[in-house]
Amino acid sequence: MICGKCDKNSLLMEKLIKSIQDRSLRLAVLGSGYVGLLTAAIFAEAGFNVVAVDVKQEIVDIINSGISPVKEPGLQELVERNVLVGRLKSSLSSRADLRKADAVIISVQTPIYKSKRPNLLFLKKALKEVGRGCHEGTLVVVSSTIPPGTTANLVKPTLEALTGLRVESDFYLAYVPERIAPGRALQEFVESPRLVGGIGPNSTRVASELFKVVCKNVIETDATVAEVAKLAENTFRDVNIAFANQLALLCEHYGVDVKKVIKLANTHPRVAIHNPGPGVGGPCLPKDPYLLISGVKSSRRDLVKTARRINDSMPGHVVEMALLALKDAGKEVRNVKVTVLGTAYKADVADSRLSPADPIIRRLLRLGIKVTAYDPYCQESFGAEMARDLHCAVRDSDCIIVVTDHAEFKKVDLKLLSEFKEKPIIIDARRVFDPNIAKTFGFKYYGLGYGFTN
Ligand code: SAJ
Repeated sequence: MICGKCDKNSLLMEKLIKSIQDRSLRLAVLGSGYVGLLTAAIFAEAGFNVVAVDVKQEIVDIINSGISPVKEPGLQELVERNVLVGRLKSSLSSRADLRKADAVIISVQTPIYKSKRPNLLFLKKALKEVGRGCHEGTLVVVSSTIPPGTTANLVKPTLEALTGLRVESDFYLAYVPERIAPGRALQEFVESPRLVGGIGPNSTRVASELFKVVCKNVIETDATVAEVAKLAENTFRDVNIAFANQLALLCEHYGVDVKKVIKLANTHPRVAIHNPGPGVGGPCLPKDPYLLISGVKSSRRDLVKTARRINDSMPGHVVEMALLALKDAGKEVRNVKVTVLGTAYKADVADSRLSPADPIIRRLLRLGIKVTAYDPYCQESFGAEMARDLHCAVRDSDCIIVVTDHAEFKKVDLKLLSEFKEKPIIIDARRVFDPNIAKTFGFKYYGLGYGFTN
């Protein structure tokens, strides 16, 4: 016999699923940052009415005028089109908007404190808002990157206490991490397999129905597995890069080229070593490993912490390379001009969050060195003087440090640079130049992992 309550619960679920299928579901996305706005715009494009909620009035105003405050290829067009037809609007965190929503996606920042412990204050604030608007049949999805167990042990009890409702029977709760990389985010949002981890089977089912509308491949799991998997992905990448960086230092010692070594090692079908570099930046990799280890005792976190330490030490190593090279050339640091090519955290993006250029430039400035920076995408200078083009940046420079592997830098014609009265030293921390060509044109070339003895 089916009880009245079960009957009511399955009706609630069917109603929600039907509203997803016929696009009548009203969606609120909390947090209109990089991931939140992209999520809101993509769901609006799929035919849903979406409200992108943010606490900053200026962000709300700019979105409502059809402009994307976030720079990402293709996003401006999506925002403009959907605001124009009225499917996308932005609003200051307001209870009314959340009460009207049938589904809420939480996409607020989850930074770490200086102590490297997770800072969940933004998430907690968002939960208070959602808890006040949440009603029977609402689907709540957390998409922010969070420490393992947060959906089950923080989000669920908080929402249940605020609403007096029960997850799985009265409303639904799932963790659905994002997997997009700046620069190709729209494509990756749709094409990367999407993990959907519900608190229970009902939550997984409805969240899965919703994300199937915009993602080609949805993989169902539970909330905590999805949380750990998300953190494992970025931690794996961080550890792999740390290995590549360690290898680069070893190669410098042995006088062999790390690029050749990695290329050869990666011909083994089960080896895929990443690229060494001047450090690991961006909003995710420097932080997510700390979220992964935040709940465990020290003996279980050694590898992750060591990898972080290695990657954090790379900007210092690059500065040391430059100082040694300048000394070898008989230059006095107080009289030199150093040019930093690239302030973005990675190639071909306009994003400088936690870029290795920051510690490199600041350390050079502290040493009393005149620093000029140039980046074709990014205006951030980290205290250096910003040059308007590559030519101005490099003119009269004693030393160039390549910090970001932008396509523009890979195309630099070293022959043209060699025509300057005095050729600058090249510190190639991204290995964008061919060392042999650089030497042919008479440059003193020092590559990361290339070795001073080469
Ligand atoms: N880096 C290296 N060597 C490499 C690769 C990267 O030094 O071989 C550096 C980059 O220059 C950059 C940093 O690492 O400074 C991070 O770059 P990234 O390419 O790993 O990309 P993110 O932080 O933009 O995006 C990552 C991605 N995660 C994975 O590839 C596992 C993305 O898919 C996630 O969605 C994103 O984190 C996130 O939001 O979590």
